[in-house]
Amino acid sequence: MTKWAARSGVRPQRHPNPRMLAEVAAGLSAPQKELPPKYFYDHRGSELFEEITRLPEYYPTRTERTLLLSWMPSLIPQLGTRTLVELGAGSAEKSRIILSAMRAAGASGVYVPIDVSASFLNETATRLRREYPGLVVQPLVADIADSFDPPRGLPHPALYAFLGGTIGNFYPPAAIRLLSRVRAAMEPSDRFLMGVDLRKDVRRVEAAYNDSQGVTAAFNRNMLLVLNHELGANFDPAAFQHRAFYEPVTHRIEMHLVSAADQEVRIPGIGLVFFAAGESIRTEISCKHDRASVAELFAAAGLRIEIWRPDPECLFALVVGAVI
Ligand code: AVJ
Repeated sequence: MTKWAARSGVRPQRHPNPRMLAEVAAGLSAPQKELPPKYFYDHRGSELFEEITRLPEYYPTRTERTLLLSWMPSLIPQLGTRTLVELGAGSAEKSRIILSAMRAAGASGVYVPIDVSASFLNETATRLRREYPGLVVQPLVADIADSFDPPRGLPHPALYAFLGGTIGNFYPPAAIRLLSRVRAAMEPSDRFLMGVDLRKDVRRVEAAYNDSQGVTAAFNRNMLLVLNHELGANFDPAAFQHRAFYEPVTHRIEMHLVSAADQEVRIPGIGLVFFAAGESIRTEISCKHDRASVAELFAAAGLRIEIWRPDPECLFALVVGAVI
């Protein structure tokens, strides 16, 4: 076994995903090294994220959940929603709040969960079919960051949902491209429901990404294990430190992995990548918004804000968008 395979404990993948290889090669050759946050979410990463959502410092998930619980029972009948199309469905925990409101409103609806992970998606679909007899579940495997074609002939009005504040992971041009694709799929009676994390006291935001139990640090480092496993790289996660800070000019949290020393990492198909001590890889941005910044993204995508609903503390907001 070669030195790097011995260190990572796994054999290199014979067939690394060419797209992943290209994205990693491009990201690690930029002056500010960068990796796409979607590579956090292997099985372990998804577990760590679930753990993050239960941390006392991490307010977004529970705040959004409270908003959904109090609002969906009235919003869904008001919109007359017959189809729920969910972008990045994940474990569909939040979707249940909307699906239950659809069921209570008497519509035998359609649910189209969209996610990159086929196995996760099919598991979720099977469970939901059992929990909601009469609901038609049509899962769609797609990376929402590049394209998605919702199935034709869905009953309208449809509600396109993009929850969790995940829009914050996209640089504004990419966010606008994503919203434009949603807009292109929408009919005039359809609506878009999005969760956004709001601008607030810097200490509060920074604490959410620097939890005292170190779960976010483990989540951040997990991306290196994903690269080891998927690409046969030989990252030593212990040689990188978690760093998360608020960037006030761009209104975003940035998460980085900071190299603790000069080091070289081998990635088959890419070669040796050098890290100077103190040099970092940016692994995620999480943009924070206010009503004006959301209105701006929406307008650029051909959408308008119809309803803006923050929680009483103004930590997080749900927004309903309609086509212009
Ligand atoms: C799932 C993208 C909304 O940006 O807050 C949590 C991911 N990163 N802690 C976020 C995350 C670090 C999360 N999103």
